[in-house]
Amino acid sequence: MKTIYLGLGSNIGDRQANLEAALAGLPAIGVRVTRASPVYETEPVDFTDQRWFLNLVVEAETELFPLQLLARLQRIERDLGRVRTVAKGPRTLDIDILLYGQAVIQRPDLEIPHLRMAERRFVLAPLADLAPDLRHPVTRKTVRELLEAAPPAVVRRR
Ligand code: GSY
Repeated sequence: MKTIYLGLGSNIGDRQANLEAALAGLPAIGVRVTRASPVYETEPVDFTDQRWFLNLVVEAETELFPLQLLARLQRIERDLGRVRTVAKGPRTLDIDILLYGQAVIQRPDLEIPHLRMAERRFVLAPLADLAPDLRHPVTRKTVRELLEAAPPAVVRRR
């Protein structure tokens, strides 16, 4: 059994309902949510000319291997009608694997820890609500330290 952290985001349609539908779909794919962060409304990063996101992070347990987990999360994204016309642009639902225990995986189709988690306030703020003392498996910095050093971006609890 592995403890994992997933980042969820939505900025199309009923954002809150999209997140709730995603959370409701996790048990059926073999992901048992143990804790969920508050929901944050967050300024878009990378591609800024789009609606603000709702983001949250969940802590969960799973017996799935990382690639199995990825495939099943992508199925939830597809089932929720994910539309993505612009790279880094709007999406109905995004589920990122942030951490999978202390594993470090570097493949073209999957990078764990998530490549950009250490610089994204929309990930680090909700993750810090759950696990401020958790260490990034590569840099060994805590989530709290990463959040303090992250570039500015507006994230506010709803
Ligand atoms: O990788 C997640 C998708 N995404 C987001 C997001 O979820 N929230 C915010 N605030 N900005 C984002 N830019 C991208 S890409």
